[in-house]
Amino acid sequence: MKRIFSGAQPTGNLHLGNYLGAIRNWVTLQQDFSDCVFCVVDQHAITLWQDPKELHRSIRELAAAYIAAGIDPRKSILFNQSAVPGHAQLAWVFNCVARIGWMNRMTQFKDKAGKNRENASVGLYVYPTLMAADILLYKATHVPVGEDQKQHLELTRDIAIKFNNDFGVDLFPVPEPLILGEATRVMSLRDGTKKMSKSDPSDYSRINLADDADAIAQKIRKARTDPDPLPEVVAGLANRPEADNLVTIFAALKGISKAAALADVGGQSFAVFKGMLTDLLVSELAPVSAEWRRLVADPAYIDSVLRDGAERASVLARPILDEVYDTVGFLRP
Ligand code: AQP
Repeated sequence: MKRIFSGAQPTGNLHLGNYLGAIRNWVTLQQDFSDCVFCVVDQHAITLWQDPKELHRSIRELAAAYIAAGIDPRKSILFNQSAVPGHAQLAWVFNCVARIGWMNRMTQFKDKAGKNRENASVGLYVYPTLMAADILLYKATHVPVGEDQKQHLELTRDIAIKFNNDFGVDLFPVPEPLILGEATRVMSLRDGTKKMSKSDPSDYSRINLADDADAIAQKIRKARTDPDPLPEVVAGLANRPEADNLVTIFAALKGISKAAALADVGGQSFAVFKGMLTDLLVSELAPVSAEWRRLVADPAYIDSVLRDGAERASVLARPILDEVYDTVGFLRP
């Protein structure tokens, strides 16, 4: 049986990278996989400080963004992580399966903890075991993510294999990453060597899903570029990270390869190309952001979706967690 699991953190500023690298792919996969579980990973969010009021709002806003982008909550399961206790319960078991050496290799911890590592939360350090629990609590077989999550997914696979070996069982599948499309790593509009990210202090570094047409046009106009026209072939993008990023976004929006995009726009100046890119972005994102605004104004509906999703997720999770507890030797009186 095939099952998809994926999630995003309700940490505000959902951006074009999250959309092209993850959520838009989920919507496509929803057509091919009958069994999809999409989660608002609020427990991951608090590995870094979150203002409680903002977190509360962001959980609903992210759920609304999933639906606005095309996730159908009647077909797929959509819920927030903290509403299903099995995530934290399985994560504890995995904390005892994963090795400290494995965690020490995680580059996201090093990036997010920065220089002041001693002061980072323990939660940030064990983030990958919670992510493994998110996926394996549902015995998910396929996990669509952006490039940045590849290492965490490899760790999930290691945990599944080690658990099965340690206990001599075949309980967990070894999940496959699905890193799809051209935009697996969308970069900052201000610096083509840095990932587009929610936490970048500059709002001009990213296109937010909530941006209107004027904001999109202004951000693309101000996006950093170089003085040369666009190359005719992909090799010409080498050492031109900003040009590469804008062509990648253009190709992803059109659903074509970078080579095909350059066959179309190669030789153009950035002034012309940026106009074409803005039009594409606005036509793709305007309906999503209009629907998102409508849904955000209806918190009762969002809460009903999340409640229903949490119930359906719990029905899937409970027997799997029981199986894990029995395998480990816990008494379930
Ligand atoms: N720049 C990106 N390009 C492509 N995919 C991306 N993803 C994130 N950034 C990019 C993918 O989006 C999904 C959800 O990500 P997340 O919410 O779990 O958090 P993140 O990866 O930590 O996102 P940010 O924006 O980078 O947040 P901060 O600034 O807090 O670190 C994942 O599938 C991810 O791969």
